[in-house]
Amino acid sequence: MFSLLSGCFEFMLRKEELHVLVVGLDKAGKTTLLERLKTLYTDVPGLEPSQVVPTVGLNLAHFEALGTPLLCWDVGGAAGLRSIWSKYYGECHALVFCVDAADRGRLEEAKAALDRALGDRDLYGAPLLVLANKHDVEGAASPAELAEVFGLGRLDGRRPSSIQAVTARTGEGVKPAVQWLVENIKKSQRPELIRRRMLSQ
Ligand SMILES: Nc1nc2c(ncn2[C@@H]2O[C@H](COP(=O)(O)OP(=O)(O)O)[C@@H](O)[C@H]2O)c(=O)[nH]1
Ligand SMILES: [Mg+2]
Repeated sequence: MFSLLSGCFEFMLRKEELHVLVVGLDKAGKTTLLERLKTLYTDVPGLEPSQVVPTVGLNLAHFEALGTPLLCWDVGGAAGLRSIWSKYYGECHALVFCVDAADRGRLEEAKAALDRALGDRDLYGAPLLVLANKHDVEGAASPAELAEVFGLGRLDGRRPSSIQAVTARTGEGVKPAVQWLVENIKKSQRPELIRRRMLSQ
């Protein structure tokens, strides 16, 4: 009886882990970002940028920020792998869309991939954080420019969204981005929606 009660108590007190799906075109810097998150938030440093290789499977970063456990996945972004993204939409509390802001030649391709993702019903209400990565590169598109290209303003009201400049290689801008995610997931209806979906399965 005691173990049953203590088990229930432990379950009630357990902090809910937030799930963040990180997508974006290949070479946008998703894996570098995940490795940077490990270095910034855990005792086990992530790989250095020079050690990161193109992603075939799935990368995971497990860490705690602002007193909240987070699990970030990075799914490959090559054209042939993008159809896999949607398999994870139903389970994620928020979507991070990582963009190589220095590669202006692929912004339209990135917009098309983002539009496809946001049209998926399984992402209903999930906060969207667009990361304008590679901010260290001279001439990289600013968040305001990307917001214009992606038409981000039109999403207002349907889901919390933000676009922020980061440099995954050095970690610049990463902590404010994580703070935005934690705060906006908690304010959103997404945790309740996912909880209800899991209970009904
Ligand atoms: N200059 C610069 N290069 C970056 C940054 N983030 C990633 N890269 C580079 O971009 C390339 C692709 O990175 P990777 O993390 O493998 O991209 P992924 O395919 O989206 O996982 C690698 O050469 C990285 O070193 C950044 O913030 N600044
Ligand atoms: Mg990768």
